[in-house]
Parts: sequence; structure tokens; C-alpha cells
Amino acid sequence: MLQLSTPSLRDSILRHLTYSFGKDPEHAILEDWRMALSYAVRDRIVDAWFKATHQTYETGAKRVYYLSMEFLIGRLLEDGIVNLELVEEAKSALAEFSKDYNDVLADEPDAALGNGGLGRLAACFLESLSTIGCPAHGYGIRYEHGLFRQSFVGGRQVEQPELWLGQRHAWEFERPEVRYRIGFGGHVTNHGETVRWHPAEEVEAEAFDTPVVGWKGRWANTLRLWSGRAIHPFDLAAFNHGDYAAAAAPEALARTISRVLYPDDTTEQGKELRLKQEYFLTGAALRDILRRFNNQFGDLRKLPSKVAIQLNDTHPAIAGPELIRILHDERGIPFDESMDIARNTLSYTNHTLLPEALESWGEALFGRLLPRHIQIIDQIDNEHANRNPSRTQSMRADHQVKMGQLSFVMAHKVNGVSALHTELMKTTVFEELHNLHPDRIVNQTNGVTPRRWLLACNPRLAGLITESIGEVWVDDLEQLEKLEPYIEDAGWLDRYGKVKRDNKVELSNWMGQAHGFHVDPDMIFDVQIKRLHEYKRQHLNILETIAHWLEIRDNPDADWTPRLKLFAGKAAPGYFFAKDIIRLINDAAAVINADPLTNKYLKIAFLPNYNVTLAERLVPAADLSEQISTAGKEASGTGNMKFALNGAPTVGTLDGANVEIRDHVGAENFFLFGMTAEEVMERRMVESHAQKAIAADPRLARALEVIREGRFSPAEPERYHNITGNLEGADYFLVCSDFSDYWRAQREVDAAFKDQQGWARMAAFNTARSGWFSSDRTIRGYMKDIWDAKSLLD
Ligand code: 26V
Repeated sequence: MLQLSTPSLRDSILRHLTYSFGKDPEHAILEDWRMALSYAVRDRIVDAWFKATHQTYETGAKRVYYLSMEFLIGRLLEDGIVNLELVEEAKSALAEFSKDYNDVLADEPDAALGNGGLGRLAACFLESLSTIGCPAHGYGIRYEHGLFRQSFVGGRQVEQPELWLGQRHAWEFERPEVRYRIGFGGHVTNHGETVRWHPAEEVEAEAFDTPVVGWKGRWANTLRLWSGRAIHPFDLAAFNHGDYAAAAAPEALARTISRVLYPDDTTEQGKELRLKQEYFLTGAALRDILRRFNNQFGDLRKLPSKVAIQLNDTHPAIAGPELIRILHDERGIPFDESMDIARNTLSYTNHTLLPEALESWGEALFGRLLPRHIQIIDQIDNEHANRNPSRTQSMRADHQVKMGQLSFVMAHKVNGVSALHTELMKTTVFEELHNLHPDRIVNQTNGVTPRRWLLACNPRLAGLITESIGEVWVDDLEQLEKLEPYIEDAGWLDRYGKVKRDNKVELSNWMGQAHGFHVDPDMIFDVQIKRLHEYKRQHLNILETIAHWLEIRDNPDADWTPRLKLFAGKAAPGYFFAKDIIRLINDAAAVINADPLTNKYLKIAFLPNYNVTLAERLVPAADLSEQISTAGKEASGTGNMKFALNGAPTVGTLDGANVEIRDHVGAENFFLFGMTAEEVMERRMVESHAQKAIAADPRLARALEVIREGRFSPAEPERYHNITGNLEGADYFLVCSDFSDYWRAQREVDAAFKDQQGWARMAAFNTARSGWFSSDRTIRGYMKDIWDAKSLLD
């Protein structure tokens, strides 16, 4: 072990700078320092990693495998430093070389291998699995290009390719010896009882490993990402004929499979490459899992007792048929037994009920790419129908393969991500399957890792908490409730308030420097940061902002509570309505921020290129958390938890985990508005509901009117007619119907914020009562109710 003879971090940095990167301190650029520090930290992580791996082998413990098309991990250096408790040492070591700690951290690219909530949840889970000491692997794809970079030109979103591997990356270990052939297409042959698949095309999946270290470095698991390569990377014959493009073609073709993350997180576009990616990830992961199982245990009938495979949404749902194919076709286990082994090994998390996001594949495409799997799916479907004669819904309907149904049938547990979402699963998409298998659906409400989302991102608040109740909260977040008595102490509450104010000053300074956007840190920092979607209703927020602006203009000398409306988030490149909302917010910001009559009371900013790093800046500085989705549509939300934990009360609907947040922090510390999920369903039946809501609320009518007449787009008055037309027409997401109550809640926020001490109390109760939203709690729930896995640290 390094422990006893561990060189100081300073020596270790210098050693790596010299011998790993061939630089002396005089000539090193920032990136060299970042890499040298990363390697110095990584060395210590590797020690924990080996120890964990050996312990897992020695104990023969059950292993958990988390299969996900997305891991939105962000930067890793600070995470490693914080978890190893090296912050002070790293700062002083760099200071000795006259390097600033924050500059070095900021040099690391943000790994955006995910779209939003689903990918970030996977990253929080990996960190919690390591903190808990549950033997686990994450399996994903090593996309060359993560989620696109967003900028604004004339207020409009412009997408550029993301290049996280453009700089050196410190955290991965290439494993050239770990490669599997993944086939596509071809045909199937029958030899008596046995069936063989003969793929027409093959690519190789190569492993790249990133260690994921838990709190205090007690344990580290592996994130294994697959990269596409050609089996015969270079066509020498073509090259010798002078056809250089053809010579390089096999490699280029194979690499496209892991080239880019699909940037659309709701609409399934039925793209062949996406299905290939899904099978590429799943096929490689299963081969790897079975190789490891075989080396250690052998008897495949014992698979469910030693292996738990979690499907992060339906994206890796092909795991069911693929596992059966291996067990049955390749290892000769009878079909029904193969199916039972697979089901007892697999479980599935559903992350959305939006019909447009439920994956299904055209059978022609599916059958062409995976001819054996589509046969197996039919056999699964028949077997399921035979075992459940009352069943009416097949997983093969309308010439489509329904991945949700397949996942449900092939999983021993299916979980929702909040209490409300789980109940809705039972009464909507999975109603019939739930009635057939009433014990299968379970709830595991999402959580967030407190190491990244409090300790690392909010050092001032973390410091105050640790000084008050000790360090116990870091891996036992419900200990935060011990803060409650302190809230009654006026001196302590002042300090809590000052932490928030300092965080706001820091954010204001950064916005000034980075974006030339200057704000008064005494305004309410009202923040909505998330992907753009109609159901998330950023347009409800901007409508209320516009109405509020008009009201201030009517009476500019009244005692308005100054407010900064902060937005950030990306729209899928093909989601034109969402892109219009971004443009409207930017256009409205330009007009409203320039209004001398109102701009000390109201400002708007849409910060570009929202990512994990930007969230880490914004969350600690927020006063108010906007969680305003149409009830029934947001499966859980996890940003909502980060804000509550960091002392930003929510203005929100009874949707997703908002419901549970409100239950925990107390109704008096939460600004509730809007219809319930049930009321939403009823309201949709009411004829002209939007028109009626507009007629009943002159503020709403006026806000829509100024948008329609082109106040924010004078050169092109009709620019937002698509938005106003939608809201005045079908208004499926009930923006108009919820407007008046949202307005009311926002005015309550204004009044409450005037009492700064009262506000600090509310914020502090949010912190003290958010401990339940740790992803450690969530993971322990999965271990107990779904995986039957044990911690090797307890
Ligand atoms: C769907 C698709 C389909 C097209 C290709 C790319 C792609 C990528 C992702 C998705 C599924 C999106 C579902 C999702 O992200 N759900 C979010 O999951 C969070 C974690 O459970 C939860 O907090 C959010 O409420 C939920 O919207």
C-alpha cells in the first residue's frame, strides 16, 4: 500500500510533471499542472480500487452492474480530491508552485456523456455505490463527442460539437486486452434444437476504465466505457491501390458507433445508429459480465445469486433477449429456464411516462439489425402470454417492438423514481402488466450525492454544517436534522444567511467576468435550470416574468422585491418549440434588462451551455428553485433536491419528487401552486380551458398580447406566434390554467423574501430536512429491495 510511504502530494505532482509529462515547472502549462495533480490524486484512488477489487473476489460477493447509455459525470478532479480529503493539501501544494487551485480545477473538461437527469442520476449512483462499498460496475459508451456545446447567436441556440477528449483526460485506463466482437445483421440458421446467428457485420468494443472513488477513499468501483473499433482497422489492399479513403473506411465506420451521444432526450427518432449503440453497449457489457462470472463461479444457473443487472431506462432493454440468446443458443440451457435466469438477474428503472419518450422500434429495422433477437422477443412474448392467458397487450404491436413492455416482462423488479411517478406507472403505461405482476413495481425515489452537491460545490455551507454538527452528515445525510435546533439561534441563522449571500456575490462576480452580466446580489436569485421541454414549462416562467414586468412599469415607485430570473438549459436540436422558448427568453431579457424604469427590480439572464459544472456554480447561490412542470409529467427531478439541500426553497407543483420534498421540508417552507396530476387530467377534458383561463386573468392576457404584438421582436412581430398560438389553443401542458396560481405563489415569494430572517429560516429548514434525498439512501433501497446486494464496508 502507498499509505505509509506515500510521498506528499507536492512531491507526487512534481514527479508526474517530470516523468509522466516530461515538463519542468518553468515550462509547464496549466494543462500539465492539471494532469500532474490528477495523476497524483489518481495514484491514491488506484490503491483503493485494487483493494476493493481484491476484496470482492475474495468474498465472492454479489456484484451490481448498472447499464446506462448515459453517465453525466462532469469534472472528476475535485470529486477525487474532496473524497480523499486532500483539499487543503492540494491547495498548498499548488501554491508552492504559484498555481491557483481553482484555475487548475477549471482546466478540466466537463465530461457530458449524458443529456440530463437520467445521466446525472447514473453518475450520482456510481459515487454512492463506492461510498457504500457495494461491488459494482457502471457500463456505458465512451462517446467521442458528448452533449453539444450551446451558444446563442441573436438569442437563438446554436449547437457545436463537444470535444471533451480534445484535451488530455486523466481518468481513464485503456484496456486493449478487453475487447469483444459485436455483430449486426446477417441471418439465422436452425440445426435441430439449436439456433445460430450469423451476423453480417462486426465491430469491436474496447474497454476504457475509470475508477470511481467513494467518500474517504474507502472503496472504488469501475466505470467501464466501450469504444468502437474496426476488427481489421486498415484495408492495405485498397491503400496500395491508392484508394486512401477506402483504406481508412472500416475504421471510420466502426468508430461512428461510439462517435456521438444522441442529443434528444425525449423523441425516439428510430435511427438505426441509436439501436446499434444500444446493442453495442449491452452486448459488450453482457460478455464482460459473463466472462467475469465464469472465471469465478461457472454454473450459469447461479447467475441471479451473484449478478444483478440494472437497466437504466429501456435503452439497454436488449439485455433480456441477448442474455437468453447466450444462455439458450450458445450454452444450451432450455428456453424457459434461460428466460427465468435472465429475469431474475435483470431489473428495470422507468424514468418517464411521456408517450413520445417510450422507446419502440419498427420491426423491419429491428429484424434487419438483430434477426435472432426479434425471434427471441416473439418467443418471450408467447411464453409470457401462455403463462398469463388473460393478457391482451403484446410487446409486438403495430409493427413495433415495445421496449417498455419487453423490459417489464424481462425484469424481476421494475422501479419508478418518485412515489407519485411509481403510482402513475401502475395506472397508466404498465396498468395491465402491473395487474398481472402486482409485486413487480417498486418505488425508489431518486437522490443526489451530497459529496458533489454540497461538500464540494458549496464549501461555505459545508463548513458551517461541519462546524455545527461535525462531519457525520457527509455519508449519513439525514444527520442534517441535527441542524434544526441551531435554526432557532439568531447568530447561527445570520451565519447561514451570510453563506448564501457570499455564494451570491461569488456568482455575481463570475457572471460579470464571464458574461458581462452585472447584477445586485441582494436580488432574489430565482433559478430554473434543466433541459428545455414544454412539460417543464420554462414558458410559464417567462410569461409570469413578463406579466410582472408590465405590472412594475404600471407602478414603478412601489416597493417591489428585486428579482433576478436565471435560466439555463439546452434544447434538443430538432425541438423547434423548445428553441423558440429559449429565443423568447433571450429576446425578452434584452428588452426588459434595458428598461430603466424596471431594471433595478427585475433582470433576466439565460446562461449558455448548461452543464454539470455550471450547475455546481448556480445551485449554491440560488434563493428560489423553480420546479414548475405540469403535474404528472416530471418523473422525479433531481435538481429540485440539490436546491433544497443547498437552501433554496421551491416554488413548485405537486409533481415528481417535489411531493416528497414538500413532505420532508414542511409545507410552510415550500411555495406550492398548480393543479394536481388528477386535476390536470380532468382539466384537459374541459373545452377551451386555455381560453377560459386567459379570459379570467387579465395579467396573463396582457403578457400574451405583448408577445403576440412583437414587443420583444419588433423586427419580426410574428416570431412567437407559434408559442402564443399554442398557449391560446390546445395548451396541452396547461400553462394558462396554472398561470394565476403561479402568479399568486410568486407574490408570496416576494413578500416572504422581504423578511430576510424569515427567509433564512425557511432556507435552513430546507437544508436540515433534505437529508433523505441522498443517493446513498436510494442505493441502499435498490440493494435491499431489488438487487439483494451487500456492502463490503458495513
Ligand atoms: C430518451 C431518449 C430517446 C431518444 C434517444 C435519446 C434518449 C435519451 C434519454 C431518454 C429518456 C429521458 C428520460 C429522462 O431523462 N428522465 C428523467 O430521469 C430523471 C432521473 O430519474 C428524472 O429525475 C426526471 O424527472 C426524468 O425526466
